[in-house]
Amino acid sequence: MLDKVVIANRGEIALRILRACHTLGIRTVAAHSTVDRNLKHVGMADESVCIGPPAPADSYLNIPALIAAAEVTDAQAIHPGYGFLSENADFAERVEQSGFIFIGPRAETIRMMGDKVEAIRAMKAAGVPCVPGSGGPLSDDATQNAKIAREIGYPVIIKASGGGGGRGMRVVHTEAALINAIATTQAEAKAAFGNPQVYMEKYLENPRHVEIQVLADGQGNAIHLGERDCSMQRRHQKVVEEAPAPGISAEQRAQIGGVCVAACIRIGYRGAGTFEFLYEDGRFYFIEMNTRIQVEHPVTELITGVDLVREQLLIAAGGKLSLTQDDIVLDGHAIECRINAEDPDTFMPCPGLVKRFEAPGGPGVRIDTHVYDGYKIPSNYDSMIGKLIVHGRDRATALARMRIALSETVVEGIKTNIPLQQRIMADGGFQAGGQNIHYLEKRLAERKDKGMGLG
Ligand code: MV4
Repeated sequence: MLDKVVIANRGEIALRILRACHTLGIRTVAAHSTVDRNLKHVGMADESVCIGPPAPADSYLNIPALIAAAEVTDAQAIHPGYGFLSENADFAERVEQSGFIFIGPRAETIRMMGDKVEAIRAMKAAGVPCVPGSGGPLSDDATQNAKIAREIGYPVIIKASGGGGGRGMRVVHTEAALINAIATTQAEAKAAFGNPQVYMEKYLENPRHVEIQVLADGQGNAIHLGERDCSMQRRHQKVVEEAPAPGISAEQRAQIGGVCVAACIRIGYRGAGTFEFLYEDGRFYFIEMNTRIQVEHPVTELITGVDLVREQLLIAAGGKLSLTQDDIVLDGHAIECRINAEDPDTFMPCPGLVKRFEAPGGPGVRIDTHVYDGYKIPSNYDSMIGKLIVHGRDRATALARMRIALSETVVEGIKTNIPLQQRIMADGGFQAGGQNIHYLEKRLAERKDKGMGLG
């Protein structure tokens, strides 16, 4: 077993990782920026190391400082959490070259999944259903590109190979607009990611975002833990997530889950991972793979009873997967509401002093947050300050528990999006379930125009 882990992250996920480590008897080192010395997990960690000033580039993205933190504390491994360096292949490589364990996949796997053209190529070869598309990078041959688009059928979408998560993409409706769209996306991709390579897919107009959670040990064993529906999003930021996805049958789940497991074994995947799919008209289309623990992992934990961060640590320690597919039995329904320090109407970030914080409770209620009375939310990082996650025997029970839990939650001193989450939970469309990725933004636009929708 690992004996000491550096937590290379902050906020709620740093606390989540610390708890999983302590549960396994692993000692913890909190690597934190100057402004983060009062974070909850820093006070709870066995040791802490200041890695630099508040700016992420100088601290949580500072590779030498993080490796030095592992060296000076004689730690064995580094957990990157999500965001920051969690999907940085160079970081994973330098951690391993320095003699430490990177808690995640091999660097080459991270690199492959970071290159979306390569990721899709690998997944297609492994039998994962993908969106009809160019099947590789676009050349500079305009005639050839027009031919590809005509074969796929408009509308198409041009995506940057180095992008992902909604960055660097452009929808094209006509052949007249194609050449320009490709050139513009290439130029933007070169500026943003240092890689001008783009590819083309059929643009799916009204899909849902459904993702499959996997665990693999890199020793030939892999399982899936069902799916999450993350369609409730605004500007590529997820707002509400749930598991299982409404309307997905056990047969569909076993089928697509089995495909993901086979792909993991084929590519020698190690650690926790997520296959992102668009889901439309009863079919799954792979778009990207995430090689990190995700923000929304708790909804999967609540319906499976599996501690995903614990499993990450056990896999990183070199253990064989202790769970088999038969151990994964889905129980009930879970919903997560992200709690952000932001204005619920304008979405402007709202950092500052939390004068009072009261957590909700009761059966099936979990809150993952680092916030406490008197905690000052710094302005240097993103606005998510916690997640409220509920579980119930069915979706209606989970929803009822969420509505009560939101009403019990008290955050004084700053604005939060709790009022928005309450409007979403009260919305008929959300209550019906199975809405597509455009639903929330449409409802928010109605509200703005007419004083209706989620009002
Ligand atoms: C798409 C798509 C429609 N068709 N690809 C956005 C984030 C990135 N992960 C992929 N994204 C999309 N890719 C095809 N072929 C629509 C989106 C998309 C989206 C996807 C998931 C969740 C929210 C979204 C919001 C807008 C667009």
